[in-house]
Amino acid sequence: MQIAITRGVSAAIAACELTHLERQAMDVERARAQHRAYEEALRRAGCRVESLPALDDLPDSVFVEDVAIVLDEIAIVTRPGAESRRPETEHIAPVLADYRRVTFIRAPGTLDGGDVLRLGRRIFVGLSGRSDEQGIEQLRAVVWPYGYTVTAVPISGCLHLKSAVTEAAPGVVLVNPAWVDALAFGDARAVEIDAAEPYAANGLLVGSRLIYPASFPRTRARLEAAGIVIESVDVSELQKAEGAVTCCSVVFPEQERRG
Ligand code: CIR
Repeated sequence: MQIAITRGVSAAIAACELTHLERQAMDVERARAQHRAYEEALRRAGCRVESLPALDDLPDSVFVEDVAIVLDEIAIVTRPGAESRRPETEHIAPVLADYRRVTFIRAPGTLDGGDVLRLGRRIFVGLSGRSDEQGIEQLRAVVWPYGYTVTAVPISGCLHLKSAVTEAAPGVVLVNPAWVDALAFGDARAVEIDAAEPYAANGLLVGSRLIYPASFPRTRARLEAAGIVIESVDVSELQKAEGAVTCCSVVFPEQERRG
């Protein structure tokens, strides 16, 4: 069984951090309905969803991916690059402690989970406006004893590494080559997004399905042509906050609880 940790949409989401998008009016109720449908998609894909309560004083707290990295062996609470997001970490640490031993990225390093792409035992981390060399080095020190390699990957034009590349199927990455070097991911086969849909490289692989935004039909056709099974979700309100599908959950295999 896979666990998916999610958190409800903050009443303050309209005050979210924005880097590459202009601020637009947001409908919180619509965002919440979309988020509930996303949680349903996670359940259909085989997850047990641990849905945490909304934090109304933390606008970006629905984007739980950025504050936690969970491996089979250990969980890492990050130190987000955006100062406004740092208080989110104290709310996730006790939740993770139910599942894994927990460690922390410490100041002055910064790391956002949205920059962390794990492909088997290889971990790629975006050198972004949010994650720095210090944070990446701390992550490397935590995970190397478990046999993971950590490779820093330059990105440009986007918020996080996973805005530019995600795992679409075992051995397959979905890439926007304008934002990251499509050849940076070892022997993984790259499916390129349709250039008319620059935000289309973020899909969430759970089991044998790719949870994927309804707003990218051209790239979806490319994925389906590559044999990938799509579970479509409408996340248009969350996209206004520069959110996508990986960022709204932390998914990992269930193991026996620590005693
Ligand atoms: C932020 O700028 O931090 C949020 N408004 C969006 C975070 C999206 N996170 C992600 O894609 N991992």
